[in-house]
Amino acid sequence: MESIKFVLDRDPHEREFHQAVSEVVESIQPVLDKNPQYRREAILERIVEPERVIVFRVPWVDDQGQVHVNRGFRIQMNSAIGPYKGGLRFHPSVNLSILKFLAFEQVFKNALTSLPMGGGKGGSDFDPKGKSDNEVMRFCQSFMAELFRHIGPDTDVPAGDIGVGAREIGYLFGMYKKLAREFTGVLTGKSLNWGGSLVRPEATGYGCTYFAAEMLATKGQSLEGKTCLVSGSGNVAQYTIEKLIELGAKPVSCSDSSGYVYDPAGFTREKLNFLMKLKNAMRGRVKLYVEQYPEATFVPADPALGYNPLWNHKADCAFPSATQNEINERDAKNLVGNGIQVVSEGANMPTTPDGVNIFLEHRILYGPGKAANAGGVSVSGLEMSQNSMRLNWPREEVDKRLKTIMKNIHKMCKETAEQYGAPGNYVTGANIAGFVKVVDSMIDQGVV
Ligand code: NDP
Ligand code: 2IT
Repeated sequence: MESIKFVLDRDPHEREFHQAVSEVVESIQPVLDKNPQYRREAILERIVEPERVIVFRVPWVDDQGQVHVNRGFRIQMNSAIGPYKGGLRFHPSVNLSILKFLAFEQVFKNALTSLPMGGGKGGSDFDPKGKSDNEVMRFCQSFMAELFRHIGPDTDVPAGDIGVGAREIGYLFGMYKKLAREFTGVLTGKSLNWGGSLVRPEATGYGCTYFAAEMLATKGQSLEGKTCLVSGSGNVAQYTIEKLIELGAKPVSCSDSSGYVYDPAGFTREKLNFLMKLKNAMRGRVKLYVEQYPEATFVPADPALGYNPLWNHKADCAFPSATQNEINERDAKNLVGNGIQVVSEGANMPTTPDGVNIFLEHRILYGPGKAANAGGVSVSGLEMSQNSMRLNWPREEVDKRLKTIMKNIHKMCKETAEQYGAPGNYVTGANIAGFVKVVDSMIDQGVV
């Protein structure tokens, strides 16, 4: 196999970045062997090196007058097929390795969407939890005071990710507009009144559910009646649960970093409304769900266990929608042991490499994040189109386009996997299809 030693040597501490790179490099061996030009062009060496990394100080003042300093980042990874595009993550765990892995994944994901978007990612180690709206506003303003000079509607278009939702996008946009003296589509995930797209909030969760439905359809099955495990309780998890209910499936769990809720009767529309209010308006913890619905149980998170009991319930489908590496080898074995048929990844890289191998060995329908969760950035791309045209498409139009995009991504991954002798392996399919499109575009544009 192609060595990634040069990546390890150059940035020895970037564990998550190495993980993401290794997976792609493993998949694309047959492509490199077939195309000697790629090695001559040092395509691998070029694609793992971000075009630009911006790191900056973000000072802000809390409600008591105390000054704090966070670190801000933007990784402009690859612009071969369009302006850099990808979310911003605000979470205390954020560091260069995590953002480089996310930016790297984003490059291939965006290529799969068929829309003209390059890849980027950014964020900060700022923790929005427990902060007042005013503190979050001051932080966002300070963050944008530096970021604004590096982005633009044809340069780099950030959006949300963990810890960045409609509130943060609003504050960031306000500051960008003030500094740039321009009202443009420089961010996606905007509110509807000022340039947002219908279905953008729902897009990642809906898209991930559509992708699962496409995978099941290859076996003549549907989501109807399927018991589904969902992790997370943020944007992606909420709209995954919503679409699952709509399609007649039975979502039975959700989680946050404090633990998980298991509701064997399944979430209903009413229960989901409560969860949305709890997480979005009250910014509370999932634990409170069981006070409202005592038939459900709450299991506190216990990292010392070495596995997550959420993944040890009997279910047909799993939708990991919280964060990276939330399913390890043992969790994957538990899922398989309990008869899982489908894993559709709402989160980015939620399964460790050993976990992925378990899914592939058991030939379950496994949709990797860069394919399954591409619905979010796809509707971001549609938001950019609508902004450029200065008009808004109706809900049905956007949802129809999202469905078509997810269907096409599924088809492309499936056919590419077959073409390279790995039928049913969506990891191979997604990595190769995304890679070829990006590197051929890079070669067309010369050594830059
Ligand atoms: P949100 O901030 O809305 O929700 C994140 C959820 O995941 C929360 O329930 C949070 O719990 C939980 N979580 C976050 N970090 C951890 C952690 N270290 N351990 C345990 N739980 C954690 O984010 P999103 O729903 O937008 O994002 C979820 C995942 O989906 C991420 O991997 C993101 O990269 C991916 N994604 C998001 C897209 C989007 O459009 N938003 C598009 C494609 C992928 P808590 O509140 O306790 O932190
Ligand atoms: O990981 C992702 O694809 C996102 N967080 C969404 C990115 C975007 O630009 O909408």
